[in-house]
Formats: sequence, C-alpha cells, structure tokens
Amino acid sequence: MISPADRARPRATCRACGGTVVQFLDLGRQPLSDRFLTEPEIPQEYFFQLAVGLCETCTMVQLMQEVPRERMFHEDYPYYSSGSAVMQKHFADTARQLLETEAGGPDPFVVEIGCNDGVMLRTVHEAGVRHLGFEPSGKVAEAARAKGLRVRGDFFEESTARAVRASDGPADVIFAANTICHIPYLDSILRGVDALLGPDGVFVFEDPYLGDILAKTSFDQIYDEHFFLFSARSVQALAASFGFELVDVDRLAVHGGEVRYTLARAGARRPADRVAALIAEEDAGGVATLARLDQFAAQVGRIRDDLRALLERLTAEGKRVVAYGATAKSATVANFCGIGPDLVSRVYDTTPAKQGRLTPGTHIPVHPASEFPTDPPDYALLFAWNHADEIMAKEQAFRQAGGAWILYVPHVHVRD
Ligand code: DWN
Ligand code: SAH
Ligand code: ZN
Repeated sequence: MISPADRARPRATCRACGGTVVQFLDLGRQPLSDRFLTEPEIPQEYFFQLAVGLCETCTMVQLMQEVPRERMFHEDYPYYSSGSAVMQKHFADTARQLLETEAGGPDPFVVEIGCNDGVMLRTVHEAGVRHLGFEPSGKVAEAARAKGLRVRGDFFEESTARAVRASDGPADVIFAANTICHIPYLDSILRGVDALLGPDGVFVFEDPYLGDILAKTSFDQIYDEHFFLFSARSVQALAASFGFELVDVDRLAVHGGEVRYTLARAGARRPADRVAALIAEEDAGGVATLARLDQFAAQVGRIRDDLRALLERLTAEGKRVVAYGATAKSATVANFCGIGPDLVSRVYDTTPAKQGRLTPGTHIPVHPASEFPTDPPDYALLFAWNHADEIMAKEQAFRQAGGAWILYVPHVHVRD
C-alpha cells in the first residue's frame, strides 16, 4: 500500500533496474565535493541538488540527480589514495589475496577500474603479473604511471572494455575499490565486465556499505561521487540482471565500513553461505525499507542540530576550532550543516593539491597538516573520522596539550 505521504515524495528512474526510486532524504544544494577553489573561482562554482532515494523494485539506494562524470573526474582530481598508510597496507594485502586465490594460471591478467595513484596495482606489478588500470583522472593516473604501472587514461565502460579484450585478451580478475558506487551507468559497466572477463574470472569490488552507513548515521558518505549506496541485496539483484551471480561478501573496516562483493558468471561458482547470511541480516534490520531510511533521515537532522549547537557554543566561548582532513565527505557535512570559516577557521590536510585553496561551498581555507602541531587549536573537528586511529596516533601531542577532537559519527561527541 502506498500511503498519501509516500505519493508526495519526489521520484526518479532507477539507474540499476529502471524501476522507480522514492526519495527519503534531501541534503540540499551541494557543490562538487572534490573541487577545491581559488578565490577568483568562487563566482563560477557549480552546485546541484543532493537527495537520496530507494528503488521500490531492486532496493538500490541512489542519488536522485546525477552530476556529469567529467565535472568530477578530470585532470586535477585531487584525491590520492596512497595518502593513508592504513589504506596502503589494506590494498597491498588485497592485491596479495587476489593474486593468491584468482591468478593461478600461466599468464594471469588483472584489471583495475579506478586505479587512482596505483595504491593496489603496485603490488600486482611487483609480483610480475600482467595488469592494466583504468584511470580517467589525469594527475592521479600519472602518479600511477610513475610507479611503472600500465594505465589507460579513459573511463571504463562497454566500449573501452571491449577494446582491451581485443588487444589483451580476457581478464582473470577485474577489481575496483570505491569506484563502482561512483558510476551511474552501471549497465555499460556490467556489459563491459561481461566482454572483458574470462569464463572463470571474477569481478570484485568494495564500496561503503549501506548497513554501516545506517548503523553509524554516516550521512557524509552521500555526495556527488557516491551515486550508489550498495547492500548485498541490491548488488545481488544487479548481478542477476546482467548474467552474473553474487558469490561472496566480505565486511571490511576501512572507510567507516565497507563490503567487498565478488561476482562470477551465473552458475560458475557456488555462492558462499555468508551471502545469504548478510542478506538475512539486512532484511531483519529493514535496511531496504522506507521506514528505516526515514528514521536515518531524522537522525541526520539531529546530528546537524547538535553539531551546529556545539560549534556555535564553542565559538561564543572564544575557543579556537579547526577541522582536520579536507575529505570529499566533509563537503556534505559542512554544506548541509552550514559550517563556514565563522565556525571553523581552517582545515588541515596532507594533500598538496588541496592546500592553499578553499573547501567546496563553504570556502574554509585548507592548510598543510604539517602546520597543525605548530599552532594547536582548542578543538579539531575530525572530518576524516574514517582515519581516526591513524590521525590520532600521529597527532598525540594535540590532546596531551589539552586539545580535544570533535566527532559526529555515530553522533556528535567530544574526545579529549
Ligand atoms: O570514495 C572516495 C574515497 C576513497 O576517497 C572518493 N570518492 C574520494 C575520497 O573520499 P574522501 O576525500 O572522503 O576520502 P578520505 O580517505 O577520507 O580522505 C582523507 C583526507 O584526509 C585526504 O584529503 C587526506 C587527508 N589526510 C590527512 O590530512 N592526514 C588523511 C590522512 C590519513 C592523514 O593522516
Ligand atoms: N580505488 C581508489 C580510488 C577511489 S576514488 C581507492 O579506493 O582509493 C575513485 C576513482 O575512480 C577516481 O580516481 C576516478 O577518477 C575513478 N573513476 C571514476 N569513474 C571511472 C570509470 N568509469 N572508470 C575508471 N575509473 C573511474
Ligand atoms: Zn532498481
């Protein structure tokens, strides 16, 4: 039964199955999350409406509006995956595991979609295994090539996948991390995987997990680049409609909670028991229901109110508040909560391409992280909360000197 309230919700067409997507959360007018600006660029800044919905047919959670891919992924895309030591280790371990389980043949071939600066493929290359990365963002692709990696500078899609199949033959593994959820044109991706993957090959991808996003109210995982929020059920449905089968799921702690999905050709492998177990857990928690998603939306509103109240109080008390980690995720938080330089004077970050520029939408200056210890504030809002252990370990002096971290996941709190 569709209630009158549900009938009033905005709708869109599902990019996974063509069904109807029903909106449950509006995060307002938002800028490109990875577009750090110089002062003269401010008047031309691009904005779009960030809202999320649930597909009534296949349960895929997705954005209501798409940002053209060339606006997000271009020559100056500023995210370098190797900027975190924890992520470097995660991807070295991932590569070794894939090589061990999936690359046993005489001349294995590993393809990565969105290889960025080569954080995963470098280990494949060091093992002497044939590889190819797809990376449309110019400077990060160049950083991968500088490591000796073979990188195509274009978007993975059906046509480019077919070209590689013709020149290089079938792939044993097609891997992607934090990239498939960025791609609205999933039909072209899955047809491309179908064209390039060998008969016994696997398509393995890991992305932020809807179950964790709901459990932690980590609404900052929703931004222009994160078009889909996957669950085991929605990925299973997607796989099935393109002749594939979801045969394994692995829960990962990185980036605040992700799942690694393994797809094989339908009938090629027996699905692990954990696939059905995770789907049963999702069903029990109502992950794909508007009732649960409406509850999430209400929790998001509470976080905004609490965070604004805390920052306004600290500012009124004359405290010095900064932020740490100019993440893409933080564009959603800062713009949705209205956090500008009046509440947070600067953001510290290790990425040279972000330093000396202004954060998207709210225009907070980005400073090198190396300056943080030399000018310690009273409070630091941890925008890179997913790297909390790594950052707090290297910035121990901050708390020892009386500083305190502000976190908003899973709720607003201070750690001193
Ligand atoms: O999905 C995506 C993920 C993988 O990366 C992309 N769409 C874009 C990007 O998202 P993000 O910017 O939210 O990712 P991170 O990994 O949370 O970004 C961390 C930021 O913090 C980077 O700008 C680097 C910086 N950093 C720092 O200053 N000191 C990071 C670490 C670990 C540090 O110690
Ligand atoms: N795999 C890395 C990078 C994630 S950021 C990591 O996990 O840290 C997402 C990357 O996907 C960007 O570098 C972007 O340029 C790339 N990308 C976006 N669409 C793509 C497509 N269709 N094909 C290949 N890469 C793509
Ligand atoms: Zn759908």
